[in-house]
Amino acid sequence: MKKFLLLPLVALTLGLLPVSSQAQTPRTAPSRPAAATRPTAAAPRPEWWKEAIVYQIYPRSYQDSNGDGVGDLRGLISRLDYIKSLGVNTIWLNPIYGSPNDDNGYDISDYRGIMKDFGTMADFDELLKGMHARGLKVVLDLVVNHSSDEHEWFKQARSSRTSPYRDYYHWWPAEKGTPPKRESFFDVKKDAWAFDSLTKAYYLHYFSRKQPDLNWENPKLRQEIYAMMRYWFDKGIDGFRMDVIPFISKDTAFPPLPAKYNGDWGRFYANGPHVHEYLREMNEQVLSRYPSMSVAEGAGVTKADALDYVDPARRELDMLYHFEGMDVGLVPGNSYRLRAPGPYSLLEFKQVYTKWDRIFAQKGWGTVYLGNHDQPRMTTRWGDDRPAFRAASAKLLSTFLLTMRGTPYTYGGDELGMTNIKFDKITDYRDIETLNNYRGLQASGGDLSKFIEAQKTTARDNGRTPMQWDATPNAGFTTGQPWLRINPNYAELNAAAEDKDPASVLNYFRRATAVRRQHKVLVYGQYALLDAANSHVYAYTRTLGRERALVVLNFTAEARSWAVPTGLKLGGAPWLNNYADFQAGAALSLKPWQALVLPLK
Ligand code: TEU
Repeated sequence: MKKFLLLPLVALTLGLLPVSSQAQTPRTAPSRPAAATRPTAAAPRPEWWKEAIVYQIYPRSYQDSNGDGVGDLRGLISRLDYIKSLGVNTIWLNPIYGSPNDDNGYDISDYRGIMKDFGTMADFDELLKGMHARGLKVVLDLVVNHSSDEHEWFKQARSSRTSPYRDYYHWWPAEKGTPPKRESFFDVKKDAWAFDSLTKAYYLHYFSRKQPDLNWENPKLRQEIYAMMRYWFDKGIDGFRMDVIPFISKDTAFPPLPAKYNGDWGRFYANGPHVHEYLREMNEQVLSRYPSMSVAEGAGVTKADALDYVDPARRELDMLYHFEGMDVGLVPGNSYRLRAPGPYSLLEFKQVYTKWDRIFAQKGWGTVYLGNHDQPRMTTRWGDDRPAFRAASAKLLSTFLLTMRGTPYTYGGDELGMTNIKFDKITDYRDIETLNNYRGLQASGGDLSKFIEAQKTTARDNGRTPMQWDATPNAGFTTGQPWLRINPNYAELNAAAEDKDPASVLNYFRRATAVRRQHKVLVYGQYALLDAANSHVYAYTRTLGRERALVVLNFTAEARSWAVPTGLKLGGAPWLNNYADFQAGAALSLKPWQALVLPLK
């Protein structure tokens, strides 16, 4: 049972109580932020995917059903009621298609088949039926910037220069000399051209050598992709998350990389000459013919070009997620994900999310996420995973995700407050990005211990450790040898324990999704940042017609006082509070990592 001190609230609302009625004296006299203004703007057009709460599942790490140590679709089926209990309504599944798993499924060898590790198409059909029966929409991952080198198309293409599939990929014949430099995210030498001796030509691969880039300039290839998309839509899926879709169009003359992109070649790869023509064609020929949603993984997309992808008038895609938030606190321009020393700047964090909200304030639609399969665990990266603060900070981060405008993307395991496993040895890693970066550094005599130290905070495998279901061996994830080590904190950090604890991160997450579903102001309401210069507290309002809410997030491990701006009148009990009580007076007394969502008069 929540308890909070109504008296000061009532008094405050009436403007009777000049100071906190609590014994607590604020640590630092709160600077009175400028009076809040009431933003006005028309509400965006309602759409199911704008009201979605997306829960991303990395199937490989979710639930194993046959003891081979790898998550699978039947395991997922056994967890449908748990997923439903979260109060989410849309599920994004990372790739489940045929793949040799060079990049854990992002190297597809069979776009219309199910990966053997994950089960069969009958399993998928049963999973889809089970999701829909529970009112859960299903979004698959569309990985069409590249295929696997084990896809039949590439096998044919590399067999002969005259193969009808040759132009499904990008080739540079050796007689033209060395191709112009292109960097690869995952190649040990960062070289995005691989020499194929049989036809004496190089092929392009922005990612690993086993992920040759598809040639979207070839209309036949595009029609193959659209047919494949229709195949999945006709099976009844509800949308696609589109992997590095901004990269699909290339200038096939392959001009030298302009110097301004050195170090930031991901931005050069995005927004190629025909990308919008192809996305309009995809929308016209496929997306617009189904009640679907589409979300671009906005690699390389900046605020300046985001609306080119999601302005509804352009009839391309519905929404986009950016990477600027993920780069806060990283050493710029490095692909080793090195963290700058010390804590990240909350001021920078607030600026990034405020600026991106403004991009979609009038048209288009954004997303908000703090973690996914390419990122470390949000509680470690953005919260505080020390035992004293882990739960409070995990709840605060979920509060941020579920009270910002834009579709929230929550990541499987973050509803528990799972944390980074922080491997000490390179032999514990499985991710091609980490392994090949390590190999590259080793070959060039780089600082491997500094690299391993950095990976403890930022490596992708931190977000891929198996789901922690209970305290039984292997966290209930598998009866076999898990494909990736499980975080040993599963003994106390697991879904079973949290399900029984009303104050757990899990049950807070459930309350937070319910609050978002209940209050459309948290979906469509105008966002207005308060107290922008405060480097400890992130506060903002949401306004939709007469309904207003105040969100106050103490992003620090210290108690803080925060003055409610003049003009804002608290209007009753908190909709959300990650502590048992709540103290208000002339200022709010915030506990470490306290999150409050308060209705306003
Ligand atoms: O990610 C593309 C991407 O931009 C990130 O991989 C990022 O560049 C990378 O983590 C380097 O920091 C998508 C998928 O989400 C990712 O899992 C795949 O590995 C990648 O594309 C290739 O398909």
